Amino acid sequence: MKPLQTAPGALLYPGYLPPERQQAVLAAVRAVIAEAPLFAPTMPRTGKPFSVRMTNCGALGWVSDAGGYRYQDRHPETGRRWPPIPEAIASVWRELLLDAPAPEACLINHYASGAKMGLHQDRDERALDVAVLSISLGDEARFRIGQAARNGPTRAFPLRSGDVFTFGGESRLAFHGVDRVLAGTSTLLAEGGRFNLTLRRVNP
Ligand code: MD3
Ligand code: FE
Repeated sequence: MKPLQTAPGALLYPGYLPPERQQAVLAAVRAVIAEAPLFAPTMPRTGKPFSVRMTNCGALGWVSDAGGYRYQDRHPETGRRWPPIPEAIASVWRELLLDAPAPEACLINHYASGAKMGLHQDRDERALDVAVLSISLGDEARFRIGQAARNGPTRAFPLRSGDVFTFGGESRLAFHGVDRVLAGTSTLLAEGGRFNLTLRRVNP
């Protein structure tokens, strides 16, 4: 499939996952959550909860609390290691990022109605030369991406169920966020809402 280049290094594969594959990825996400429940991260300085709930699979998971943002090998509430990245998810990385080392982390974000994510940069990884891969499931999101400088111009795109986006090169340090999720735009999740999976390499 030929992707759309939405910004330098940011490649969008609209509808990359057909419905059967979305179901398989969703089943894998539900199995991860059964082992590693969604948790509510908090902002390091203010202690304010994120509106998104999260969990992870893979050797490392991203967490945020009073101690800061970091990757760690254990769930912050259960104290157990994260489950491995299911094959239904890891296969997408291998198909699209042919020269990249294996992903170490898969962050699963859950957006219930009203959840959003402010503009931020992803720079807690040491492997900033490796792309980040995002998989969207469920309701459509209005995704916003800008530049590596916070005050640069931004553009918004829809991210729909089954869309896959890779952010490499110049886009790897671009500010980005989710303005809102459009309720009722997908039937994939019976309960409504949206999952976003981001696969990353953390260590060079
Ligand atoms: C651009 N997630 O988990 S996915 C995140 O929809 C995050 O849950 C959003 O931003 C979500 O950090 C956006 C698209 C995305 C993910 C990672 C990126 C865009 C990115 C990393 C670098 C540049
Ligand atoms: Fe991000």
